[in-house]
Amino acid sequence: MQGRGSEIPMASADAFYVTTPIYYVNDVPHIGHAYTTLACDAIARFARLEGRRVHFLTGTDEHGQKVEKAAADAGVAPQAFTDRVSGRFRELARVMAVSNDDFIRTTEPRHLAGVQALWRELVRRDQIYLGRYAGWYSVRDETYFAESELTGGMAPTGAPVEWVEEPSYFFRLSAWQEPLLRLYEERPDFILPPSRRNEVISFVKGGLQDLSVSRTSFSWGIPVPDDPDHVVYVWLDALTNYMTALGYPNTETEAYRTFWPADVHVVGKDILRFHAIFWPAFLLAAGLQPPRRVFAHGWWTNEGQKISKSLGNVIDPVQLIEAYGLDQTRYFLLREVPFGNDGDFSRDAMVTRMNHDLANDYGNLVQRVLSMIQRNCDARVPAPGAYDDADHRLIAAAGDMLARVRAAMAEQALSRSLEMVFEVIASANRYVDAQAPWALRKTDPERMATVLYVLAEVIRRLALVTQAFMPDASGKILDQLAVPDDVRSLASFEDVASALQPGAALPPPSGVFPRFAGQAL
Ligand code: ME8
Repeated sequence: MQGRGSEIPMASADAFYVTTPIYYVNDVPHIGHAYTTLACDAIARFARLEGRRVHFLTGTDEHGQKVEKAAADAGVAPQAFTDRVSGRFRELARVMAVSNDDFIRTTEPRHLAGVQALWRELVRRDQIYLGRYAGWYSVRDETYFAESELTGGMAPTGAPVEWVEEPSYFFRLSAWQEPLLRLYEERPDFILPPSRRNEVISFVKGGLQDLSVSRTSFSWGIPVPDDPDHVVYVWLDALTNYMTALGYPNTETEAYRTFWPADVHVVGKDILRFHAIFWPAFLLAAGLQPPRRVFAHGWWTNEGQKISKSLGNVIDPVQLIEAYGLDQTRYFLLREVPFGNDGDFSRDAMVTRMNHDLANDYGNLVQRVLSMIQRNCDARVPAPGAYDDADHRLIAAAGDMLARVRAAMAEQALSRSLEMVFEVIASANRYVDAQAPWALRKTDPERMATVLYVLAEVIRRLALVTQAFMPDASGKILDQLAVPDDVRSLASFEDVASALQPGAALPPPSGVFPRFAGQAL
């Protein structure tokens, strides 16, 4: 395959490297940023539960004209401004209990050195030449646009554009059209979902122009080596974060050797082209391996409207978490739309998911089963008798769930994975109703013990899987089943020795998924 088996050893097989985009610090974080980060968090947690060695990176993109302008508007020096806003992103990651292993800022020395090294390597390989840029630029998008791409004098994104004419270094992007098309061809899952892949392929087939990769009309950026009148174009600077965080330009660091190439860069569809075209082209041009996958997710609107500061409808993720709870917010965002599609945030949909799926379905299942065990089985895991068909069917459905979720997670199908989990929850609730263990208490206590054991064991498996999506609530469920910390990975899912042990004492149950009773935001 393209780029494999070349100069650099492949990342080790059990290693898994997932990244979020690094967010611009021109403004404070909103639900869109929270969404991407939470999705990556679920992906990273799932890989850890699988026993993989995970590196999960997020961070902030702090250079460029847009950030320089935001700092000037705030009357603060750029570095002080980016320190402040970057702090807000770190704080959000903390509030969301995000399990990132590193947080990179493009103003850090480790990053600057890596970008300059990549630049020198591209120059050494004759991939960069000096010229002059004359054309349109959108500061909001930090993107150059051709005249033909504008509509009514605006960028396709609706952003204003300005005419820029300045000396500029260019990257020979046009030379990489064929190698890129080969890469997409040889690795059909390099870009997911497939609809996005097709878009990128047709764009590249339409022809690639050399790309301006330096600016001279402002100074907030990384100086071009040996020509400090230029700063490196913010996208070349920003994309390199995925490698500088691993120690690049030192390709012998433990982190780089273990984790490059990245398994998946998760991005919003707005920045797919930068990740699926420019980034692999820069890497191939520098003799480095492109990432294994770029996954582009969809766009959130708020009650049907585009989210924007000027419309005043920006959703603050911290408020959302305060109003509905962290696991509830995570569940809603990851479950509501198939990962890759656009989604609409609405209070009604949020409250419905919270009350229906979580409180009524998952929460009620756990609550009923654990309280029956508490009351009727002396607060100990009951000892099961022989299984009948219904027991086998439910256990088998729970067993199959893991293989199905694994296959879905291999494609970052987060919502589909949750759907599969909730199918088993629905089956378990039907089983409770059909078996009516409360009625068996008097008539057939042994059968009651079997039914409650089967249910408790199914709940254990459900909670093992949902740890990736709702870590706090799932941890509490596992606590209530007295599952020791060292058997909470997915290796314990099918492992007989890790199943619940009859006779084990259980703590008093308490609800983990409250109904929403407050005032919707
Ligand atoms: O583009 N719906 O940073 P950015 C879904 N610095 N996701 C959304 C969203 C929405 N309404 N709004 C934002 C940049 N996002 C560059 C990236 S990477 C080397 C450099 C998410 O602060 C989504 O992930 O504009 C989108 O791609 C990202 O935030 C853009 O963040």
